[in-house]
Amino acid sequence: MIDSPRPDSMAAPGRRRFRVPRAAAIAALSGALLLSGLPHAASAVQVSLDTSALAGMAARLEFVLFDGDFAANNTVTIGPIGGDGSTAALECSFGCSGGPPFILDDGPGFGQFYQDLTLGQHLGFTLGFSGNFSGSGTPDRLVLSLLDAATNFTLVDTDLDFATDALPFQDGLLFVDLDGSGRIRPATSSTPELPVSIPEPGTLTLLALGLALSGGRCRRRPAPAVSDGGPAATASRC
Ligand SMILES: [Ca+2]
Ligand SMILES: [Ca+2]
Repeated sequence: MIDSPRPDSMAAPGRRRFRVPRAAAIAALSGALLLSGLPHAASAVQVSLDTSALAGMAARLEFVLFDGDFAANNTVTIGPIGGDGSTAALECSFGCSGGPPFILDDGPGFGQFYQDLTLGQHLGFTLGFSGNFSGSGTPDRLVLSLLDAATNFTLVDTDLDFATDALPFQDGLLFVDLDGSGRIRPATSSTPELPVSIPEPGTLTLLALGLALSGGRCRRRPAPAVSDGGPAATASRC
């Protein structure tokens, strides 16, 4: 089994209402501005994928960052891939370093990372990226695909088909053009159905506010007596 990254749990409603500390309020406002402002120097979101339609399949989750503007000016950061499946081999060499998180670099022309796994019902990871564009060529592009681990052919037919673009691809699960907009574009339909969930910008703003509010509460709570050492437990210690 692989570790399942859990979104930071929101604090349960308290019995008392606390005033939001000024620092938390400033952080909330800053987060809201960062999430709504343009352009984003970097952004990071949680991406979730419902893989129940292909549960049990040996798959390859492939991330490729293509350089479109002929400048080494962008990176993509991929957090640990979690879910209820099981992982196998991974590849992080060409235009890729670290692990995890894995960092793709457009310097060599493209950067590639893939993780082989046996699919379960769901998987998820965090995705962060810069958004620089030199002004020449086309914006760099990140593409995520789900492939057959043995043949490297796609396992899913999606509506993300851009075969004639300057940076072509077909049947992506999602893609991001690093033009500063910070916009992640997931497939809206696929066969078989593999719904991709990404928080909307409005949701991200609310999440930033919620985290700031829960941060104010956490400081008034004792640390949990038991910790599994995972990301959620770390966040809950506040
Ligand atoms: Ca570039
Ligand atoms: Ca297609």
